[in-house]
Amino acid sequence: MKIDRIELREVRMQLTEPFEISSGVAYDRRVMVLALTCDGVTGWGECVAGEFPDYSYETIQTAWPMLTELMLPKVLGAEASTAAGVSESIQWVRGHRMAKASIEMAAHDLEAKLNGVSLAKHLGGVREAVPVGVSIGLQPNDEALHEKVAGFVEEGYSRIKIKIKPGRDIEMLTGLREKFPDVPFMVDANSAYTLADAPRLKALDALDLMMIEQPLAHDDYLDHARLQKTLDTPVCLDESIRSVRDTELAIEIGAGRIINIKPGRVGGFASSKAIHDVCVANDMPVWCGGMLESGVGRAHNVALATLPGFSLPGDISSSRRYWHEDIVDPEFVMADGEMAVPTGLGIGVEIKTELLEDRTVRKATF
Ligand code: OSB
Ligand code: MG
Repeated sequence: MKIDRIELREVRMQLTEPFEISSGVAYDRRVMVLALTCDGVTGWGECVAGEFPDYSYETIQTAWPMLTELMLPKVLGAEASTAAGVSESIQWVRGHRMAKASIEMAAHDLEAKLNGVSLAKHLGGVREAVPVGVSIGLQPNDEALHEKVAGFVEEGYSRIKIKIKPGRDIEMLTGLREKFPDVPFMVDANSAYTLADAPRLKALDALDLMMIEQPLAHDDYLDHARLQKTLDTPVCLDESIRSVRDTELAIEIGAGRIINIKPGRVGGFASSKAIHDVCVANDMPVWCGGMLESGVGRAHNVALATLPGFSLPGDISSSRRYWHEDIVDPEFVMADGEMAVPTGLGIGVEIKTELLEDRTVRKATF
C-alpha cells in the first residue's frame, strides 16, 4: 500500500443555515478533503477542524501547514501494508489529532477498498443501519426552536439534541418539554457552565433528558465528576475526550456516564475503537458525534457507528440538513430514524469530482 499520490484540498461549502453553539457560530464550512491514492485506488479523508479555535485549538489554518509541511511528505511513498502502518509515520506528532485523523481515516478507506470490503466491515461493524439524531443550534427565540423541533420530529429523527447556554436553558427547555412531552431530548452546552451553575443544571433533572453533553470546561474531568455526583441525568463527555487515556481517567473518577466519540477529534479510527472498547468493557454507552462534516466525513461516521457499543443515536443527519448539495453520490438520507450503511467498497459513496473541483479554494498535490 505505497501511497503514490496525495491531494489535499480546502473546499468551501455553504451551510443551509448558520449553526450556533455556546462557543461560536458557523455560517459556512471550510472543509479539508484528503485523497490518498495507491495504484489507482483512492482513499478519502476529511479533516474536521473548524474555521475558528472555539471548539478545539485546531483550525483549518493549523491543520493545513501541519499536513502539507510535516505529515503528508512523510506519508508519500511510505512503505506500509496497512492503514496502521501508514499512520505510524505521523505518530510522533503530538496533538493535532484532527489533522492526523484525516490521514488515518483516508488510509482505512483505502485499505478497505484494496481488501474488497466496506469500511464498516473493515472496522468490525455489526449493523446494516445506524440510529441517528439531529443537533439543533441555538435559535433566536423559543418559537423558532419549537418550529425546528417540530420539523425534525416530523422527519423522524431518533432523538433531538438542543444546544444550551446560560440564559437559554431551564425556561427554554421547560417550555420545550411541555410542548413535546414524549420526544427523546438531550442537550449540549459546549462548556458554557462552571461548577457554580450546578443548581441550574440540577433543575434539568426534572425534564427527562437523555444526557447533558459537555456542560463544563473543555479540558476538565474533576468538576464533571463533582457535577455528575449531584445529577440524576447522565453527563456525556465530548470535548474532554481526546484519547483512550482521557476515557480511562473519566471512567475511573466518574466524570460522566456516556461518551461522544468523534473520530476526527480523537485522531482517527484506531483511537475511536480503543475508546469504544474501554467503554464497552465498562458498560458505558457511546455514540458517534458530528462536526458538520461533508459526505466524506459522514461516511466515516456512519461506518464507525456500526460497532457494537454504539447503542445510542449519533449526530449523523441527512446531507440535506447541512448542504444544498453534498459532495458525495448518493447523498446520505435518514429514514425512520436510521441511516442505512453503504455496502459498496470502502466509504461506499462516490465523490462528485466536478463539484469538488468547483468548490476548491486551495490545493496541495504530492
Ligand atoms: O459539540 O457536538 C458538538 C458541531 C460543530 C462543533 C461541535 C458540535 C457540533 C454539533 C453538530 O453538535 C453535530 C452535527 O450534526 O454534525
Ligand atoms: Mg458536543
